[in-house]
Amino acid sequence: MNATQSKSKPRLPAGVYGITAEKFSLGRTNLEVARDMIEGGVKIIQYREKRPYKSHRQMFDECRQIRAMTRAAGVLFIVNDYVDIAMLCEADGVHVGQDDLPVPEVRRLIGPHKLIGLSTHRPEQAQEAKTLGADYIGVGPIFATQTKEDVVAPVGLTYLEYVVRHVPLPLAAIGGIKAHNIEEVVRRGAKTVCMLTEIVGAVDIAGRVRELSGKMGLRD
Ligand code: 3NM
Repeated sequence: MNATQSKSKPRLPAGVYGITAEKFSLGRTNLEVARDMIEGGVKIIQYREKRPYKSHRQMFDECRQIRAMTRAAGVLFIVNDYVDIAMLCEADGVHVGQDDLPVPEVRRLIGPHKLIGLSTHRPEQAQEAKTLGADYIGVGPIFATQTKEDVVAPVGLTYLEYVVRHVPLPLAAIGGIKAHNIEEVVRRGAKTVCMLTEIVGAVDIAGRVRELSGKMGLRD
């Protein structure tokens, strides 16, 4: 039985955490991107799309298919924002931001056996995440990124170091992380690293995931 089939709550795996976004994917669909990420050895896929790029129905259909692919591969599957879609497609969890539904309300909907990830950008938010019942936190943006529309200024490696030392929750570092700076992030203590454009914007997605895993010291 692998993590995605287990009844108990999965743990956040160490390794490359890939995020989808079709508009940065060089004309490839989210399904093609997910397939290539899996081939490259990604540990977690987060489905992230925003209206009006996709309808709710399109997002649901894609998530159902990515859920089937990730389940077969033993890859964790997380849905960004849309709790209903996460529940209906039996994702492993939901990721929310500071302005999305509150973590305790998301928990009431998805129950105790699913993961909730919460984006955090400063120490008070990281500490609060524990109280709220988040299972892991996003820590970022570590470096400057244009990928997120309402992104806050980079919080840098100092915030990452703070969380590693002082917050007893698994974390995923995010924001502007690339092949050329991932080792710096890993050196500061990140075991799970989220990347969007560096992966979906690569010509050879599977090759890029292998390269990033190798730089994390986790290549199979
Ligand atoms: N969340 P890229 S930064 C989706 O800081 C997202 O919470 C962030 O994209 C946060 O890897 C970010 O292309 C964008 O920089 C990540």
